[in-house]
Amino acid sequence: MTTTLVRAARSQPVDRTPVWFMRQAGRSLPEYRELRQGNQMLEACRTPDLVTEITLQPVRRHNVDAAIFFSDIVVPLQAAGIDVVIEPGVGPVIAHPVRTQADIDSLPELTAEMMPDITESISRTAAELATRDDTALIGFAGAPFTLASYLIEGGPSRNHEKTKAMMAGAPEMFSQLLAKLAAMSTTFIDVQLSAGAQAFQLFDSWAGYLSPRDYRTHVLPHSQRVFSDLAGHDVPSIHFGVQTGELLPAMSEAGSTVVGADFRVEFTDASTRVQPGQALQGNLDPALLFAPWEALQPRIEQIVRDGLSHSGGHIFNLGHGVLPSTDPEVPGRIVDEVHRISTALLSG
Ligand code: 1CP
Repeated sequence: MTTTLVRAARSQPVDRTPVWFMRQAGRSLPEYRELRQGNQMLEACRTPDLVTEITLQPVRRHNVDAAIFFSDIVVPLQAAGIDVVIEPGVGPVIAHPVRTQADIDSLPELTAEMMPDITESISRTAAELATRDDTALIGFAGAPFTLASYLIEGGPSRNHEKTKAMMAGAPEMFSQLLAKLAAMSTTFIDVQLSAGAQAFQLFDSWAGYLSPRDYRTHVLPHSQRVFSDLAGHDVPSIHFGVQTGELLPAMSEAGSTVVGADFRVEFTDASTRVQPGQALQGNLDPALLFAPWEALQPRIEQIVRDGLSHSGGHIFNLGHGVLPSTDPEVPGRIVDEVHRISTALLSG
């Protein structure tokens, strides 16, 4: 039985709009904070007991239509042997940033054998979810450009200046780096799909820092490669980046089944910027979860209605991740509301 989320991704008929939230696992949940006490983020990501439990926490609490595999975009880098840590309050920090041709040449390759724990975590989570009615498991990886930014900058960056300097000044080197990272992302997702994930999302979180021309020249071919190399799995894919309103036409050409819209673009505009009939995901502003329900409800209803008017399927989501201080009761209320409104509209 295919799940509602998979059918919506494929723009097939559904009886409700499926919904999940980026960053639905994590710091907004007290049960997550409790489990994470005393362990490092990347250690937790490699421990199947913890990964399975953390992945399922938001499913139980919010009744979302999909679990997203609990991991991080730097896990494949670490699995390949790159020295990276996730510093609390900062994010990923790379011990030896990649700046020269020699740095690129010496990057290790990633193989499935380096990640038996990922296979185990996914299989166990998929088995648990199979006991529920209709909940998909979404795998993911970082897109080549976003991973390159962390590697080149050495950590989170406000302006991505070293990354852009390499892109413009040494485009051949930059392309070699992105090709290597595309291979790693593909391997990471391939392992997840082989173990039972039913869809995947490619996060190009920082692509929105690029102009459409630079994106098309230096980034799009590598993201395209990830989607085409995984096409044999025949599962739906989602392609998302932050602040990508201007980039949606280009990103929609990468070959994903679904395009994720950031909250800074009107859903109805996003609808005209993707390929005809291509499904959309999004795009409620995560900060609106702090607004009173009377103010939030009409925003939810508008996005559900816009989604049903779109020429392809719609997966309801936020336009970026759940903020850590979000009231953990609110996402579940949104799930119920999206289901209630969409069921009524679809049956009426
Ligand atoms: O200790 C903690 O709780 C650290 C916070 C945290 C969490 C919960 C980090 C550090 N990563 C994660 C999990 C995570 N990361 C998930 C799975 C959980 C879920 O979505 O429910 C996913 C999909 C990611 C992906 C990820 N990591 C992205 C892409 C999504 C996005 O937000 O755009 C990015 C950019 C990262 C890097 C990263 N990891 C962690 C932080 C704080 C950051 C961002 C740092 C920065 O600003 O550059």
